[in-house]
Amino acid sequence: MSRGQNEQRCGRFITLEGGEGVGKTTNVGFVCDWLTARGIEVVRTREPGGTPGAEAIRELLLDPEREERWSDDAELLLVFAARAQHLATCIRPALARGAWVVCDRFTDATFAYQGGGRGLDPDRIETLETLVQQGLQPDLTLLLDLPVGAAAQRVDRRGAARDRFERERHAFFEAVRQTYLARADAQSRFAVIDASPSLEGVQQSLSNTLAQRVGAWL
Ligand code: T5A
Repeated sequence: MSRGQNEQRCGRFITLEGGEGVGKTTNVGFVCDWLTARGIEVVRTREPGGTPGAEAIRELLLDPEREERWSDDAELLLVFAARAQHLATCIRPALARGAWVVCDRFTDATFAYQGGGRGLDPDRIETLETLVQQGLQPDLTLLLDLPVGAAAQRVDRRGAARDRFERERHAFFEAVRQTYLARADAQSRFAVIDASPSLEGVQQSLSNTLAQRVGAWL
């Protein structure tokens, strides 16, 4: 398990990751229900966001109508400012009292979007990760993987207005996907879930993975 230095916690930290439209938001509830059915207290949250202050930063980050474009460094710092607040007032207190936290995106998204997508040096992202997380890492990261074209079709079919990131180009999302896959290859906390089947099929895979990975902790 990945605990921060001197960290007192007994809850587990599970994150869902993947590109736009792969089904994270749809499936985060499924994961929470799976855990709740086993008697676990679950806190469902998301990034950027999860607290009033961090949600305000989310608005700043995602608003497609902003006239002033964020510089890549400003975007990176906003993401970590939101994360610092989220960790301090939501995630760490929940884990400390023994609740499990299920989070729709976390720092892997920063490596994928600001690192892979925007091209920022991953060493700089790691510096902020160390500063803000002080060693805290998810225990399990469920990476929903779907080819970029198929994910874009799902976003189009959903029909909602596109946010600032969703307006990026194919090459950006391809870099995001490849960065996620490379991280999953390198770190055992990841489980890669093929997100291309029907929702029922994806949830069957999630269920199998949870039984295997979480079952070992219960
Ligand atoms: N960001 C975030 C950064 O740049 N850096 C960071 O550090 C962090 C934390 C957040 C944005 O911020 C960026 C990344 C993001 O661009 P978001 O809203 O949290 O934005 O993330 P999005 O990926 O934009 O969320 P989406 O809602 O677009 O995608 P989801 O959650 O992956 O997909 P979901 O569940 O909404 O599903 C999309 C559609 O597909 C259908 C659903 O019903 C829905 O209509 N669907 C399926 N259809 C067929 N078969 C299946 N198996 C399906 N599963 C879902």
